[in-house]
Amino acid sequence: MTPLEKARGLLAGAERVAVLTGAGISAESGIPTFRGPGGLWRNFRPEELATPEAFAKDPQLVWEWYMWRRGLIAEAQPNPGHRALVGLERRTLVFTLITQNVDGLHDRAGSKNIRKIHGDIWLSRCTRCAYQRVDKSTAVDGIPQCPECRAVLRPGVVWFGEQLPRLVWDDAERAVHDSQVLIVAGTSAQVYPAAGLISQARVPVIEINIDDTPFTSSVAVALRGLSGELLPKLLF
Ligand code: BJW
Ligand code: ZN
Repeated sequence: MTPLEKARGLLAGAERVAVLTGAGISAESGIPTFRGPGGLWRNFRPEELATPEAFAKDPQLVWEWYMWRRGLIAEAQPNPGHRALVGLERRTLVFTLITQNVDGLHDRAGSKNIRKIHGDIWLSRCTRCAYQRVDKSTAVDGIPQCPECRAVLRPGVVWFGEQLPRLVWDDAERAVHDSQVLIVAGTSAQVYPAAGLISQARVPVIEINIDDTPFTSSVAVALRGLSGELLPKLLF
């Protein structure tokens, strides 16, 4: 049996499926991943920009990075990997798509039951009060200000050292716990607590990645290749 056949067998008849995705699933749409080639912007590593400390020190610089990324995402289209997961959701009784991605490409592909555990790049929220808005701007025109309290607005994402949104995270854990199979696609599985969902799974895990991850040796099936090619092969 090939790994692909084994993975198909694990999914056959599964009524409750959870999926965890990372930046790799959007790579074929032209969105740079965080780690590895193409992750750099003006010589900064993402780890140097995606922190509350970086924002406190230079909010303009951090906003410029997010606006650059918004521009790339606005130009990008969902790829066959995103679309294959839409098909899986349609035929699965209980389906949860847990994504670390902030790009919104799963929504644009047509996925419905999405839990964005690292937030959403299209939200801007206040650093002081509860104000937030959908914000489609892709260029920095000074540091945006809260219309309610005049404090600085920030991107609606989760940075290193910050808590994940409580209810979204609880749902993600519950979905993994209640699933019969977990598919993990396009994540380096190095960032916690997201990667901890893989070790929490008491069910077979199907990993899809171009490279090995820290979990490769412990998953039920590891499929090596592009998620935009493997997910359609696995799911159609
Ligand atoms: C392809 C492909 C193709 C490419 N097809 N595959 C426990 C242990 C150790 C550390 C910690 C721990 N608990 C908490 C921490 C600290 C920290 C952490 O995890 N650090 C590690 C780096 C060591 N975690 C946190 O701070 C988290 N908060 C937290 O835990 O709060 C509680 C707490 C607070 C204070 C102290 C202690 C605890 C928050 C983490 C937030 C992460 N935020 C970011 C930025 C989001 C906003 C933005 O987008 O700007 O999230 S960082 C970045 O990494 C982003 C991603 O969602 C995340 C994961 O990256 P991902 O998606 O895996 O991408 P890559 O680039 O790493 O990998 C791409 C993969 O795709 C690769 O494997 C490729 O091979 C593959 N690939 N093309 C298939 N076509
Ligand atoms: Zn405010």
